[in-house]
Amino acid sequence: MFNIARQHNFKSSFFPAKSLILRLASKSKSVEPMDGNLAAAYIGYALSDTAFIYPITPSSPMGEVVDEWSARGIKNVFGQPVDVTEMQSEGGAAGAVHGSCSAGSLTSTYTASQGLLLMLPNMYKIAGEMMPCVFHVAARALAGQALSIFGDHADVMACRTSGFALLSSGNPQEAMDLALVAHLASIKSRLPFVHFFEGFRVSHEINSVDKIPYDKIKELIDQKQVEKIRKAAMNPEFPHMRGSSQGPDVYFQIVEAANQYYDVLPKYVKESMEEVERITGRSYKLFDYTGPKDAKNVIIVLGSGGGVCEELVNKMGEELSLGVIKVRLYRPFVVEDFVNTLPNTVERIAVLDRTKEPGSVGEPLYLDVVTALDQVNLRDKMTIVGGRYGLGSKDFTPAMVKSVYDNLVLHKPKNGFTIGITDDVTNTSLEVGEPINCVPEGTQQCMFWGLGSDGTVGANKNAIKIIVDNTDLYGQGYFAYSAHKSGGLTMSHLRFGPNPINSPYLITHANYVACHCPLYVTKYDLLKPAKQDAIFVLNCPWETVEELDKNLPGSLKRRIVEKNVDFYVINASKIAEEVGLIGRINMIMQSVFFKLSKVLPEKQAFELLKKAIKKSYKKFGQDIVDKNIQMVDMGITKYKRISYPESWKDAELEEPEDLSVYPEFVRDVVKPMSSLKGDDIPVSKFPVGGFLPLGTSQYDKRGVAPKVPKWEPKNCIQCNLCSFVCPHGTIRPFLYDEEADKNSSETFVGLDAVGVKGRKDLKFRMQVTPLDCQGCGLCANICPQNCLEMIPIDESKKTEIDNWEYALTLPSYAHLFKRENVKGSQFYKPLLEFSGACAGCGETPYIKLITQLYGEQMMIANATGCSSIWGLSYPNTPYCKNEEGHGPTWGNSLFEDNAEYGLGMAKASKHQRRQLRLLVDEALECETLPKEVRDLFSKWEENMWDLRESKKLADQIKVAIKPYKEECELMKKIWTKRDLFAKKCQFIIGGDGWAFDIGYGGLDHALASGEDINVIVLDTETYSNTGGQASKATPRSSVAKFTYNGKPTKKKDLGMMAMTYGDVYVASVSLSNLNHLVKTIKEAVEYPGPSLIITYSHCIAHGTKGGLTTGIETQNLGVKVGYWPLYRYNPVNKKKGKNPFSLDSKKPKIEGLFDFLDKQARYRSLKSSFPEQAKLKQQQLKEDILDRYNGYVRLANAYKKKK
Ligand SMILES: Cc1ncc(C[n+]2csc(CCOP(=O)(O)OP(=O)(O)O)c2C)c(N)n1
Ligand code: SF4
Ligand code: SF4
Ligand code: SF4
Repeated sequence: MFNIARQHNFKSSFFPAKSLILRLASKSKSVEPMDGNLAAAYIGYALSDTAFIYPITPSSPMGEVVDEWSARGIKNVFGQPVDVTEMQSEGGAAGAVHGSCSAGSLTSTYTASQGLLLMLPNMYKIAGEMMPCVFHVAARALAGQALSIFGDHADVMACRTSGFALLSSGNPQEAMDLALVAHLASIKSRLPFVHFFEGFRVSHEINSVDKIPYDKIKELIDQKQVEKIRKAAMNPEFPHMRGSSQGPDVYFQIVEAANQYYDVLPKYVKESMEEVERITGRSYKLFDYTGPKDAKNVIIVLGSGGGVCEELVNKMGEELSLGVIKVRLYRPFVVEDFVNTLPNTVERIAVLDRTKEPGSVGEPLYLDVVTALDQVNLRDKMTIVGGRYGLGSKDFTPAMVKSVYDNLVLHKPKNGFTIGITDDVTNTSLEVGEPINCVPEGTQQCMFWGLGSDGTVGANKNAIKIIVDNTDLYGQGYFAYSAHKSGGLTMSHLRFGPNPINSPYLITHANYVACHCPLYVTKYDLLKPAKQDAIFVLNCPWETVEELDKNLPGSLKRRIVEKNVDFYVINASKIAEEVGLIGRINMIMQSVFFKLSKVLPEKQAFELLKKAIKKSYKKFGQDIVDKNIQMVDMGITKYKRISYPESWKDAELEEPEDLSVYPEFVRDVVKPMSSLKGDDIPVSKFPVGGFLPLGTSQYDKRGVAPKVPKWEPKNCIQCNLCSFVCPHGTIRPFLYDEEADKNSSETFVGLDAVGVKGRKDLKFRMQVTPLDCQGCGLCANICPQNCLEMIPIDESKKTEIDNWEYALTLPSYAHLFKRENVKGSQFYKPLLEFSGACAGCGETPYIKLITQLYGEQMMIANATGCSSIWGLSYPNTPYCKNEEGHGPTWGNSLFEDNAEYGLGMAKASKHQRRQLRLLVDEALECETLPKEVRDLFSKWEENMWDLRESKKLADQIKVAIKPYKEECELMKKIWTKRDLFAKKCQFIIGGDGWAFDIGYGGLDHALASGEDINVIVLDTETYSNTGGQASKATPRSSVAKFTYNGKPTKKKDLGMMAMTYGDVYVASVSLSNLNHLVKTIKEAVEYPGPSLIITYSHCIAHGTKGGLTTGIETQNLGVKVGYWPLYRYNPVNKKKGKNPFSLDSKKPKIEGLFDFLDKQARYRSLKSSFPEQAKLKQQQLKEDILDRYNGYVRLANAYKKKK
């Protein structure tokens, strides 16, 4: 049997003999396409009794599959399903792991990054008490100047002192094999292991993995040892005590007593590696060397970077006298094995770290290597340098490895270097040369440019499965996404070939490039990664050379000729529309891919594709299956080969955009990033600390909505509901006078404005911005007069881009309206516009409204979650400023600590304003200050805690004191603090995962603080940002990730819990009653203590029929059937002797509940997967709803009775 393993057998000597690999390359039957997460979870499941999980990108899929397998009753190697529990945080998960280990169970968990950090305290306990368990970690950057969900080793390095053994994998196959080594060695050594592999690069890379059967794994288990572990557990039948507190006399000795166990641990790891080799044929060592036996230069590296170095070494190792050592067991670091792995001939060493330790002498692996060589007196015999690479998943390529080598052989090589960036500030970076193609010969490399949610990624995953499952070929798939929640760029990198593929980096020499979105032709350099003679397929409406000539930019035409591209076009969007599946172009593009790439024989490819369609779409009905098959057939016949003219090689280049018109940050950072040139931006262009200005998303004109609303004024009643519910701030009412009317274009028409205080001459126009609109249709759906028709964007663009620009120049008449009502609020510019949230998102309308009411005075502490991602994904933020230059100031600390973060802000701002008051007190004593100023100061002192009044006075005071600002020291001080006159309105925003689970302790504390804070919980009833895992806000019977068989327990009543404090303003609101919503926000903000508003936020995770377009209807129905109650608890009323609680929604029409549930996949799907459970749990959900309602009724009545 050949498997990828064979490669490893040859690793200890340089092995260029490709022919031998080819001979051996007949794939084992058990090879399956899977990613690193699945590979590790498969082993974790096999060897655990219990698992405690919590979602975090990129490790969540491991928790999700073990939960699913457990729900399905799949057995581990001990013959039982694993007992899987989702905890409220990683801190909780680690505590539970500790408890489970203490009680003698083999336990595992899955995490990354911040999650691992929350586990740290317990990791010290678990290791200190010497308990076996395995943490599988999809290693990821830690949040510092920014959150990064991408891979590096910062998290793992942060726990290298915990006492856990650290074992590293560099690709999905290794993730399976070394996961097994970790579990086996943990059992043998009775010590805990972190088994880690880079997030995304390994965790999400799909590759051909040779699956180790459970029966083979079973053979390796030392049952006696497992029994010993169980017997060492806490048990009242043979009790013992643990977890003491110790004094200076004994603590030290007992710490050192563990040494002997760590001394023998490597022996167990080696034994386990040998056992794994025995059953798989794949060999691993503590340190694996590849390269010439007599290499003079060696690179030392952990994780997937090892694969990249290995590729270059395989290609040029002899020539460069270069080898690479891949470190497998990082803790304990075994000096002897390390030194024995190094060729005797080595003269120079470069150590590469995928982490940064600011201020240190060097990064961790570098320090270990230097110390190790020092300990064996080799340090002075060679040159050793260290450098950083690949932080936050920065691509690491063979060309970079070559640069590391080039530096190493210099007379004075750079130490502490960086690679992959241009550091023009501290000059650490090495220059990188042209890309080097190192992939195994015969490998086809294919790149797809897709549009988020267009099905391209899914189709490509399918393609890998079809190819790997049905041929002798190996496959690899890696997917990169933009930060937009939908409608952003997706890039799929697929490789197929007769030999195992490692190549853990993006494609630079593609044989096949497909662009699924015509908008990209002007936006990205689509053919940069294409090889000479590559195939290029473009989905576009242009089918003739003339049309293409007119629409393709000159730079693309030149690339086509320069690279002698075999160019094809297909109007896939039109075909999809004809077939009746608008926008679903993936099958068409996939059939063209199979036809042209010839990865598989044509007949076989289409048979398999159709088989896959039948399997995937059966559940949607025969009609959908037939339509997809029809699209495949049309795909293969409707594409056109383009014989482009040679003259394209001199095509006129488009005028480069005049960037000088933009603010500096937009010019230097936003614009290059939006055209995928972020990697080229040098260090000096970035503001430090990850800070950035507001309003950057306005420059990200995406134009991705297929249809946008067109306003028909005739019947419009100027209610502004459309604008109110728009999640993206892309439809807004404008008022203008006669003069402006005259100056406008013919198409800029309006109505006589109604209800404007004191002005009868104004006109009203509802204006859309087509390039920012997401096409969700919420506006059209809510319009009571059917004034909004969704029309193709191209039609709208002709006039509305200019009309929007014109509308933005109009003066604001917002002050003529009451701000805190539904209609009036909409004349205020939303200080949250053009977010990257999903089209139709149910979270953004609430925050957008709040910015319209209070934006210029808002301070926001935002928990990690969707609201932090659509709130600020570098460099795009939808938060923006008003004409005065004021707007929400926004920060995200962490997921778990947001309430504390916001409380800290509130306290600090209060304290600083009190300092200002002391100065004002002093100034009031000063007789020389004009009376006018002193009067303003006195008024301010009376109203300083009133949001609106303090702002009004602040504006007046600033004008009044300006002439005296240099008058004396005191006035100078007051002038510098003038920004504090206006009260700041502290908001604390986050999702239900934050508020109900991980941040609940802090939230509870902040609510109990009595401080003037406003907490907004965007309740999507799942952890939306990480893909929809259950939280304690998930209602009973709802299917979510981590609760695959329907949530067994009731939704927590967070509002009721907060009400028990008595002095917290609490409310539950929805988009079904907008007057109630505005009134509630006003009350909460005016309430001088803590407030908590829980908002019904519809979300894609609910799988609602008709999509998010139906968001408002769904909310209406949810309130009607009692699923979502509306209420307010206002402590002010209590003080007035009134009932603080008012139940604002009507008696539930509970008979409609099941219909309501059936409209959402999260409830409906349980009926097909677990029908019995669905019946029982949905009935219980009904009772939960009635119980909750009756409780509220009692509360509403009890007060009356008491009185
Ligand atoms: C300590 C820690 N654990 C896990 C995560 C990963 N994480 C980020 S956002 C998120 C889910 C947020 O869910 P929720 O609070 O409901 O907000 P939503 O995304 O639904 O708006 C999770 C689990 C994290 N950032 N930090
Ligand atoms: S379609 Fe959606 S995004 Fe576009 S204007 Fe209407 S509500 Fe806003
Ligand atoms: S919802 Fe309809 S009626 Fe109301 S303002 Fe918008 S377009 Fe006019
Ligand atoms: S809350 Fe839901 S709908 Fe909104 S951005 Fe997040 S996943 Fe998308």
